[in-house]
Amino acid sequence: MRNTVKIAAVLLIITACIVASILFFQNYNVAVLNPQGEIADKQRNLMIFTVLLALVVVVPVFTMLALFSWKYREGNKKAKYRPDWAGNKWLEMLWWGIPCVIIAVLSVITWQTSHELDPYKPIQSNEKPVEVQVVALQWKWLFIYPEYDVASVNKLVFPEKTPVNFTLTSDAPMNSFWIPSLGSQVYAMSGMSTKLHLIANAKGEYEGYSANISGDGFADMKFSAESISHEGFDLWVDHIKQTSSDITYASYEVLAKPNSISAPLYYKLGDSGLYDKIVMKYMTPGAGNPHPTEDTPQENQQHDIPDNSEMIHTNHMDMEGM
Ligand SMILES: [Cu+2]
Repeated sequence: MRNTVKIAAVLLIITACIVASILFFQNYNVAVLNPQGEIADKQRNLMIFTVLLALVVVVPVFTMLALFSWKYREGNKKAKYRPDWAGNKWLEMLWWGIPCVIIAVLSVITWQTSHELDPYKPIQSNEKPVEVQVVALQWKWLFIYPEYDVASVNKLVFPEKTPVNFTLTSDAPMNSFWIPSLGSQVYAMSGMSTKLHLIANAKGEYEGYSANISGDGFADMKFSAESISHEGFDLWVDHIKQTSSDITYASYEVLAKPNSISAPLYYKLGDSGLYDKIVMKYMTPGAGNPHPTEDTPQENQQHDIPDNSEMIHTNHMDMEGM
């Protein structure tokens, strides 16, 4: 009778833990579990699938751990003591077979999703994508809209249900650009361009972060990413054009000085080559390449920025852990 009470207590505690975690995830918006875009959706499903697959092993192992410790405890005189028991063909096949099947399934899934969710892969859509050039600064994010001739700091606005093609660089220590609600994070590094393709399925405002520690102001290096209607986006662009001052390379250099800002800033783009200049700043002849590679020293001298910086980037793929 006393044992029944003990077992009931253990089951009660386990149930309470499960209920508590369900309540936690319901009440607190964990952005990666509450995706707002096609990419984030697929990544959430992938995460849940791999966790469930791992549970196929984890649940039986920990259940057996508890059961065996209970059954073969010192006080249980009914359990058989079998010191000569060495193996069982069927059991061996079972506990080697299942992990093999799991690894096989995981490798197929990994191959497929690595290609399907490649941040460099453009998103299929009938809508024309919006191009955004992202510059990570100390400690703020500059967003340049080359097609619309506007720029903003710490505020990213784009139309809903429309692919957003990001090209990213940094004029600061390495940063990582991340909007958890929309998926994939990608590194921003000085002297090179990386790429990311995201889409929001509906209107909404999402938090964006730097996911890579980059110094004093890192904690405040957040931005707001907002997907709005197409009409709203056009109005937003017009409003900036009518009310903001130009950003040129000279005013950019003032903006780029290390500090944190409390409210977003908006600019008219006064220099259509601003992004390229920021990338090239680290590649001027004689200044040296911050990311030296074996086969690029000559190309660094040329002004063929997009192709060149992408090629340099490919050589860093392993390092960046993408
Ligand atoms: Cu790099």
